[in-house]
Amino acid sequence: MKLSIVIPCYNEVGTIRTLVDRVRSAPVQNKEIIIVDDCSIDGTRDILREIAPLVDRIIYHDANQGKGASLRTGFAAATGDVVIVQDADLEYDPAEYPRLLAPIERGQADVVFGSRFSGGDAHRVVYFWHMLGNKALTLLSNMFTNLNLTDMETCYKVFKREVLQQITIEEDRFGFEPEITAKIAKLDVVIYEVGISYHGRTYQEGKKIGWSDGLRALYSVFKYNLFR
Ligand SMILES: Nc1nc2c(ncn2[C@@H]2O[C@H](COP(=O)(O)OP(=O)(O)O)[C@@H](O)[C@H]2O)c(=O)[nH]1
Ligand SMILES: [Mg+2]
Repeated sequence: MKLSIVIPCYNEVGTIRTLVDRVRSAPVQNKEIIIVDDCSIDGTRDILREIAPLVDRIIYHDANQGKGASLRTGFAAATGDVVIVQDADLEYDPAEYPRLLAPIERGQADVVFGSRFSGGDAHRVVYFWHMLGNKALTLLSNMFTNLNLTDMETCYKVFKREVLQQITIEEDRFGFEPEITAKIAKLDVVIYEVGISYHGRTYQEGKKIGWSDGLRALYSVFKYNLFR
């Protein structure tokens, strides 16, 4: 089974090199690493040119478009049997790929979400209001989809590629997470959730997501569950 790792990357000069090292040493035999640079302007592109030989593909956006748009580009380039989303910061740990892949390898699941809110792994203590926002968005999404997810906004989403091929991503930015969750829920697929660790970063450390992204996600929950 070949795993495609799709890394959306925007202004991650401080983390992209270490992240790529960690992804490369993730204990998965057959893997393909695809980075989509979303028009970074902080020096990330210089590092990407240096580390290009260490990955399979780097795709450069000519203009900043957002995480959803970056994933649209990356998914289209993926050739693996299974595709995982990997943020370019260090909040999520590639050492946990085997655990995320296990339900698919066992033939049980078509889609796996990594949850920061279930399981006993280490979680850095960071923002209460973010956690509450994430839980509220997950709750609302679940009410529409009738899925019992605990972490809809998680970065770690794993898909059989044949499942992704049935979905068109419309959201360019952080509305992506509710959109794909709503669209997955409408397919005839089996979804599993696996507890993961979480090393949240602070705004001083480069976290970028803000209130407007939360509002867009809220809008997205309604849009893709009610009007599609
Ligand atoms: N904020 C932001 N992130 C982007 C964009 N395009 C791609 N990304 C990547 O999407 C991922 C998630 O963004 P991030 O800022 O880490 O979100 P946060 O950790 O939840 O604040 C990271 O790997 C970013 O580099 C963009 O336009 N804005
Ligand atoms: Mg992040």
